Amino acid sequence: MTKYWPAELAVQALQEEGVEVMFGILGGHIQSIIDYGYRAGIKIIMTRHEQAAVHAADGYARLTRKPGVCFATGGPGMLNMITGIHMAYVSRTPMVFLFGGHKEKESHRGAVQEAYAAEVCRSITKWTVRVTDPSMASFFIRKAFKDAMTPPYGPVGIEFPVDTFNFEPVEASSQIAYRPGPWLESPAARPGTDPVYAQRAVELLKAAKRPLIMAGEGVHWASAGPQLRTLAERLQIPFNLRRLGRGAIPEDHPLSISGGARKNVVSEADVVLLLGLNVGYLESFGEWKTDARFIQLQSCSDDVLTTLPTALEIVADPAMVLEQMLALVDADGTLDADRDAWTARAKALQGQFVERMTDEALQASREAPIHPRWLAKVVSDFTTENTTLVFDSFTASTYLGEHLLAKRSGQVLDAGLSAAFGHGIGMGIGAKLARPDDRVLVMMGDAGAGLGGGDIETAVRYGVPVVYLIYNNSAFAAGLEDYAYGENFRILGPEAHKGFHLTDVRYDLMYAPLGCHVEHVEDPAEITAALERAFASGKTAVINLVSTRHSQHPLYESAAAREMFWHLPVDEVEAPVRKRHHESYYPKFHNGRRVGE
Ligand SMILES: Cc1ncc(C[n+]2csc(CCOP(=O)(O)OP(=O)(O)O)c2C)c(N)n1
Ligand SMILES: [Mg+2]
Repeated sequence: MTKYWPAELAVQALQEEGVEVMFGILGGHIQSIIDYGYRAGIKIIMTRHEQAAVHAADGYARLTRKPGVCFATGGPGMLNMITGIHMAYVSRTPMVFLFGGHKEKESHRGAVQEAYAAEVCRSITKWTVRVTDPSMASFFIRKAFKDAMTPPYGPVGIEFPVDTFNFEPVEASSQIAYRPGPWLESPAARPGTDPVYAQRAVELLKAAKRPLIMAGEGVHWASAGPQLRTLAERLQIPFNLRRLGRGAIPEDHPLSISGGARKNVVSEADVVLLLGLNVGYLESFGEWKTDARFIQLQSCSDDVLTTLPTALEIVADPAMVLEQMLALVDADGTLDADRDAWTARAKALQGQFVERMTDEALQASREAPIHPRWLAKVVSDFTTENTTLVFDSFTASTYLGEHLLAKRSGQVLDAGLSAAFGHGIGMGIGAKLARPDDRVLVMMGDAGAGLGGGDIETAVRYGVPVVYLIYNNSAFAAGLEDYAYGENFRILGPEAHKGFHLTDVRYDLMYAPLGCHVEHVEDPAEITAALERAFASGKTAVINLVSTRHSQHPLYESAAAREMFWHLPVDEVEAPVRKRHHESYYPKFHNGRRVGE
């Protein structure tokens, strides 16, 4: 009987699951899988930091709609992935992690790189297991791929201790609870709903006077944009798309509601179809000011909000139910309610929003250093259907997200509820590998360049022509001086500014020797030309865009920011900050005393 190294069998199992590319950094504990991966023709992308590997696989997964695969050596390799795994977990990205592990026989004896992935990853993966019996490897690999793609999608981890897993060659038949080759004869059935509920959903929407559809990532994962578009058009329902679902119907559609217009439209709606959206902090936990009743159509019961007045709950595949609903609409397409006034109203609110955004952008169009409002308009105008955007950077991406009218499903990749920065470098690489014909633009801050910038070399090494637009305000987050601390952060003491202000770096000069195409932009009129040249170069490109430190992130106006920044002794907080924040909004922070008292 032919014998194989366990890693060879593990790689065969990966190939059975359709793995074409894996991301990570080498290391003895996981080397066997990497080596057999190369030999099997799997594309291996070796990054400079394991975190970038995770972000790359995450971006790849979001756009291919298949699990992203990463590998890491034991201990530090696995631990370096944690921030990325967390982002995947909270973003519900299906991923499979292959970790090396210290020898089982050396546990608690001072083994090199000793750590326990299952314990470390408990709260950020669906499950992580240490495979202490090599005959179980193929079973766990298959299960990992299946579970990662079971709603709610998410990351799954497998740790392979180097001694128990890769100690001696074994027969293929030694893999227990595993059937080589495809175990499923045809694609799994998508879960639909009893037609009675689809019928009820249609009735509720048809009878509504002011309906709205609020849809998210579930539409992207289910490739349900076309069905959703038809339903919205047939029933004349305004729609708002979020996160990965943005652009599933092009947002310049006459029924589209985007950015700041949503709040007003929700407040006036009477029935809302909540579709494939994991509602949380980014949607104010669903605590919208509205009297609307909800139809919740979610791909898993985890996403159903018990805090919303709900006329109908359906847990099923969004595309499947939309198809059921469309069949019913086809059978009886007449609307019970007159929609013209409502669609006109929603369109007017959206029009006002777009006009305000455009006006504000134009007002900032000549400012140098460059203002994020203007940058947002320029990048939005530059964004064709074949552009994929990765949002990094605290400030610039928020302005862009607000301004943008997305044009295709999965056009925007962001950090979601992780709200980390520095992910864009890796995520851009994964996005470009998934969509080689797209222009992939990463909007990132200079802090992100510091955190993840080493992996621009990875993009260069593998010839991945991503354009990294570094919104360079030489700062960790714009506007904090004006918002809370006074010029040069003076109320925190003489040294504090070093903790907020970063060195004024010419990132173009820094990355040119790596072989990047580089641009340096100070003039707000030059941004588009620099973008065009960067993409035309066909190379990994870095644009150093000099931007203002004095813009205010929209988050600063939220209650969450007040809780985070308004704790300093009131007598020392200076006007106008004290007056604007402490006195106007939260007098409780200083016992009601006013400036000068
Ligand atoms: C991993 C991580 N560490 C810390 C933070 C807290 N934080 C929020 S924004 C920010 C600075 C981001 O700076 P940059 O990307 O340059 O954004 P900009 O200056 O354009 O606002 C930090 C440190 C975070 N969100 N994520
Ligand atoms: Mg910055």
